[in-house]
Amino acid sequence: MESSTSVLSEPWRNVSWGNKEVDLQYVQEYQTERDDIKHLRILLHGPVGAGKSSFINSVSSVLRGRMTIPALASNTTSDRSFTTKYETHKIRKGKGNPQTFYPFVFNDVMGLETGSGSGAHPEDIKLAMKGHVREKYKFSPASSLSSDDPGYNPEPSADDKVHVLVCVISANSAETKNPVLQKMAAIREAASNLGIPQMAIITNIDGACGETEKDLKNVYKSKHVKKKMNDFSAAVGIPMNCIFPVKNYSEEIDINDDVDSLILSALRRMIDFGDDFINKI
Ligand SMILES: Nc1nc2c(ncn2[C@@H]2O[C@H](COP(=O)(O)OP(=O)(O)OP(=O)(O)O)[C@@H](O)[C@H]2O)c(=O)[nH]1
Ligand SMILES: [Mg+2]
Repeated sequence: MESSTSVLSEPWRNVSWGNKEVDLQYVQEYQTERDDIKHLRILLHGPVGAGKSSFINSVSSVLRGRMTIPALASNTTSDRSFTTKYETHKIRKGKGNPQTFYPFVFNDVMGLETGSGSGAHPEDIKLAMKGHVREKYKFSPASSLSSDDPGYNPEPSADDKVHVLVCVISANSAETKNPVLQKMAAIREAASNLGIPQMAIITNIDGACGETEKDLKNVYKSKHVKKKMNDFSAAVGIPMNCIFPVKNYSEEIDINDDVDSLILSALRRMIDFGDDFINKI
């Protein structure tokens, strides 16, 4: 018998809690097999304040086993995007000199907003997917990158192109507004046309409902989280099995195994998708 209406009696997806070493090792040992592609490029996009930069920070913290802050995240959730430049975030591997990095990198872009003259331009995100946006290009909500701009890279290498597109939305915000969902759907569609694999992460599950707040391990028992995922899947067109709920590191000072397990299961899937893609192109 179901004792509460907000939880399922059995989780609908299995997570091997307390067994993060397997995923960690998988990620640590991953290497690309192509000589012309040194790293998989994972592009994160989504509404302002959804936790894109925090996810990159969280991956870095999980892999380094301590808190790190490579991609600055904002300390408040405002309606203006904190990230404005196109930047590649690498994660250091080990402590040696010369420095070595993991064979996957992250780019996050300015958040999507409702108005047409604010937030990231969907056109810029499409250009980024094709590798045309140069490092440190400053996004302008007013206009998209044109081919005569110094920020435009006319001849992107296989490395500059995006290999996995990840939508990021928050489980605890009010409904994501329709215009933003439409932008996300259009971006996903463009990725499909380029053959780029897509997935999504749902952040902030710690604050999404009482059950996940109490214990992250309830994530796949929470009806609320499942509904968020279903609704998002329907609105943007990403299948449920490509959507991963996570909690980003935000206020804590120590790493936590349950947080790590969810981050690693999402990361592992990003690597698999990206790897499949680069072996096809
Ligand atoms: N509790 C909790 N807080 C989070 C989580 N993810 C992000 N936050 C917080 O939400 C705020 C916004 O996160 P950011 O990572 O800056 O969001 P963003 O998507 O990069 O935002 P823009 O660059 O402004 O578009 C920060 O204060 C984070 O600490 C999460 O999973 N749980
Ligand atoms: Mg950001």
